[in-house]
Amino acid sequence: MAKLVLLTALCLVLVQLAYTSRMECYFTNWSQYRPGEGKFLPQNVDPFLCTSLIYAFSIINHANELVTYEWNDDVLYKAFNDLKLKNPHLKTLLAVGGWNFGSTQFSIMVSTPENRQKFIQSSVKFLRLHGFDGLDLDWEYPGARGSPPEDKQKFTFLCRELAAAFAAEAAATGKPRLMLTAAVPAGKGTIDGGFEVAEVARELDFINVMTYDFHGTWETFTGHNSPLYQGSEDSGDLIYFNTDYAMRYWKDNGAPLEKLRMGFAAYGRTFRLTSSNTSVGAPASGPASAGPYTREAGFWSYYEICNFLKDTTIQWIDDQKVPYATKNNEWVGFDNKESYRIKVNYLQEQKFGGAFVWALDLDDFSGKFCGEGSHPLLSHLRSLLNIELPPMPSTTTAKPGASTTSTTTTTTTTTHAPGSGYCNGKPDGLYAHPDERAKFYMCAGGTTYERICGTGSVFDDSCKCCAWP
Ligand SMILES: *[C@@H]1O[C@H](CO)[C@@H](O)[C@H](O)[C@H]1NC(C)=O
Ligand SMILES: CC(=O)N[C@H]1CO[C@H](CO)[C@@H](O)[C@@H]1O
Repeated sequence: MAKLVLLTALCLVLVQLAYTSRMECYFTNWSQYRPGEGKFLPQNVDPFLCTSLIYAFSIINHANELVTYEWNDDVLYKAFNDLKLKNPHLKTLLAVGGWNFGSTQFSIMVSTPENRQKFIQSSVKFLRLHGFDGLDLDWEYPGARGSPPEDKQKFTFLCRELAAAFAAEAAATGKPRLMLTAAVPAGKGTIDGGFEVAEVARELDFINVMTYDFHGTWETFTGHNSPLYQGSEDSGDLIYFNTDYAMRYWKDNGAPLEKLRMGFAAYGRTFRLTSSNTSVGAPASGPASAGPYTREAGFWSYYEICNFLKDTTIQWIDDQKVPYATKNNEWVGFDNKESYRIKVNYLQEQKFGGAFVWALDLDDFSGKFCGEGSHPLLSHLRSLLNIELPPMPSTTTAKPGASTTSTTTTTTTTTHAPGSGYCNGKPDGLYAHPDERAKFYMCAGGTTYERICGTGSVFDDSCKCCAWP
């Protein structure tokens, strides 16, 4: 009998491992400029929260080379990539482009084989110099209004040539191949205008579908930033503006399921109401007041939304499976733990390859705003995705660059402590053991897991990791 119980337990563990999926999180180069508690640096990143981190953004210069944007990016790159010394299983990618960077320099870069090669060779050098594991293309967007229509095909060329160059470099150096991914739009028109879906999907390791920004202050009616499903009132082109449609559209056009990652927003988009009607689709004009930390019209981080929610109630959009809230003519559509849960269910049912989050710095990373512990949304997402904690290194003193060569053997063990009850009512996350420094608790969905650090190391609450005392 005892044996049977043990066997069953083992099978459960194996089933869980089989479902393990990826969770990528974006870091933004401008969150360093937020005031006070909103300021976010690579040092604030929990190296055990996401399976990969993506640094946004680098840019392309007029010589078609991949280069830094911020004056201190190279310092931040180092701190960012040094997170891999704490968690050697962590992967890092560098994103190039972004909304502000626009499309023009991308168009110039892809326009000739020479320009593309210049970019590709500079990328390999640059990524290796700074210790990234890959490149994330964030061209918003090939075929954008006013740009050459052939950009659509040229983007395919770029992906093909980058993938070939990464493979060749790996073969020549014996290093693990650099990864190639892309953040792509969720709007049907933008996909049609800029992407040969099946062709680019063949070259990319992963495709991050930006299933958010479906509605925002640029419209004259309230609408949700990131609905899962079509709204019952949606008609015309609006029927395309939801996560479900976008994910299926990428799939139906030939992107393999396992390469498609669904976007999760840790922010909301706001509106200012112009009548007493506060529902979805109510008349609106312009944004709510800017958030005190993000200071951007029409956009609130999750931790700013927590403040807004303090004296109002959360409403639920039943057909779209996402929440909104309203107060004094201000309206915000956002995501919370409940909508994340339903979206992860959807993602797993549809067998998509994983999730990614925009962005680390928008969740209540410090836990000081929402009263739900640190990183309430992201740690919830992590546990919903059944991501196992990687074994912790027994040393954190490895030299820079040693992170990929896995010099660290691990003696970390996990024991499930059923009924110990430590995690009852606690937010998901890692907690110091009250009595033993070499142990810590992992709480996931209220279940308590006791873990032991590698020999000689002890749990450090400031990085939520095992480190030398
Ligand atoms: C509010 O606006 C929605 C969307 O246009 C509409 O369906 C609803 O009837 C309106 N409610 C009221 C009370 O006017
Ligand atoms: C603060 C700031 O402006 N950050 C920059 C980060 O990188 C992008 C490149 O896409 C710039 O456009 C941003 O302005």
